[in-house]
Amino acid sequence: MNSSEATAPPKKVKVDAVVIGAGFAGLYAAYRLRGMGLSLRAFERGQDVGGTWYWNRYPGASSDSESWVYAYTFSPELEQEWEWSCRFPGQAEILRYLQHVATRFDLRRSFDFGTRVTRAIYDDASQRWRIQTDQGEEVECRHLITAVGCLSAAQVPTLAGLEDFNGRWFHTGEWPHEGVDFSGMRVGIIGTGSSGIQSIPVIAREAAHVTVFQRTPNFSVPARNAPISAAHRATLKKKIMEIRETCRWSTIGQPYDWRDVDALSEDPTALRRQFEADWKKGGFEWMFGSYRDLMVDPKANTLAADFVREKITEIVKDPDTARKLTPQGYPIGTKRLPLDMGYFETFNRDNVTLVDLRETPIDTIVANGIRTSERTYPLDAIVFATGFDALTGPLTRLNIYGRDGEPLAAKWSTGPQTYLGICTHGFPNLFMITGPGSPSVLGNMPTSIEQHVDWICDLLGHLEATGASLVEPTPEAELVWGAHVKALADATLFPQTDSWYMGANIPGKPRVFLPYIGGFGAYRKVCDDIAENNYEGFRIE
Ligand code: N01
Repeated sequence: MNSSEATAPPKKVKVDAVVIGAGFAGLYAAYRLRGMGLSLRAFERGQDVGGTWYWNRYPGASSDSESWVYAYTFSPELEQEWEWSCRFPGQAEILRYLQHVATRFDLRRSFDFGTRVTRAIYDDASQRWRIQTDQGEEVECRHLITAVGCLSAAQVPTLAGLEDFNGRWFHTGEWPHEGVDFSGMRVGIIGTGSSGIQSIPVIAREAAHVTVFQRTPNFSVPARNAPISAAHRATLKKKIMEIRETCRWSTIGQPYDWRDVDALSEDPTALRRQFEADWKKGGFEWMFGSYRDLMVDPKANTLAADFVREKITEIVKDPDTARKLTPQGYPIGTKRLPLDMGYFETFNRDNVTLVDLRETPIDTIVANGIRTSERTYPLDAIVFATGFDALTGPLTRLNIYGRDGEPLAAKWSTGPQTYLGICTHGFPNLFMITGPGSPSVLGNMPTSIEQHVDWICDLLGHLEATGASLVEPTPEAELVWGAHVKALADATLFPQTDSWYMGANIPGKPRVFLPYIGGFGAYRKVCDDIAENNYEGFRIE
């Protein structure tokens, strides 16, 4: 706290709604809430719009959903006028898109940028939220809408000696805006999730030497990015409504779905042909537009995993490096499957070394590099591609206090409890866009976000129309939802693996499968039915 914050009394403002975050979710929430005629204040810790795409500026950062679905659908004009350059656009292009949306719909005027919400306290007597910011302001509102993203709380592991390192270090999710020039440098990269797998090939092309510190080998499938041809663009523009409608009802919010056939009942030659064809096509479809038993039957999953293992052996020339890179012991897809642009090929370069931390763990960071149990690797820079405190982290770090001063972090100490992943009992009129217990990260994020914002706005419209002021899930509805989310996950292979979906990447985090895995379309139907059934499971008064 600086001295002016300590002395000046907070400015007090009253509005209908407060939105936190100016990424895909916050921008659309602001657009819709303003459209409903509600007064609004919105806060964003970054200096401009963009959210994920504002912070994740690491080399190679790009979307893993096809550009034509990784976009808003609320404005047909916007859809027709915006032109994506390629299949999987990079961070800079997506950020430009969000900046364009903010300008086109004049959304920036609702936001205070460079402003962090430090606390949100519910006052039962007035039925209002009091929001405090690091700029010394206090805002009272009826509705608090969090649009803080699922993967925005960066996680740097606690490693002895980091403070003694003489070089520079970075986390992929908090990348310097001016960029980093790695030319001539010896760079160590810790982590081989999506961020590592996207950045390693790009940094390897620039740096003098890259040492990859891998704890768990990861599966990855090729993205096969390419420019969008004029003919393809014309088809997309014509068919965009159809494509979007398929996304809205599909399992992962994409314009494809599981095939109506099991891998285990497929003829082996046909299966191989199909895997090869999808591998050539690239993208998530390889897994999530494939055989419907892949994520529920271990034997079926092994067929897919073995196919990728073979590819790694084919691509990586040095047999020992290939062995180290080959994932074993967990089902493919149960850690979020990365898409890559030449990841495995990168290990054929002379300037790339792989260190298997299972064989030689990190001992300490030293002034000139990283020391493992075997030797010291001299480094000029370290990149932490070590992930995030996913889904719950961005919310519990907000310091939200519900009825009777209960901290959200305390309520969720054994795992998140929500109804639909949108609301939580004891925190009236708090709405979480893509919160835990909703499909969120298991779907195409813009599709998930638009569904949540639209559903929440419909609920707020219902409150206005009926003269109600308070909405809160019942404890019973929340319990039933939590059990449903767990039962769905338990019927899959996901809980078997240590992943951020399970909270396993954060020391001490409860082991709970965080998103809803029943499918995006099915989830949408549940939400619609609940709304139609007079918001069943909610107390509204
Ligand atoms: O993070 P991760 P991410 N010592 O948690 C390792 C989304 N995303 O930033 O597997 C050594 O997946 C850890 O090892 P292990 C996407 O949803 C999207 O890469 O825990 N290593 C793992 O290898 C993604 O899934 C896009 O054993 C340590 C890595 O760090 C999610 O964000 C692009 C360690 C972390 O992988 C997160 O991806 C990028 C330690 N102490 C990200 N701690 C697009 O859509 C962790 N690791 C394009």
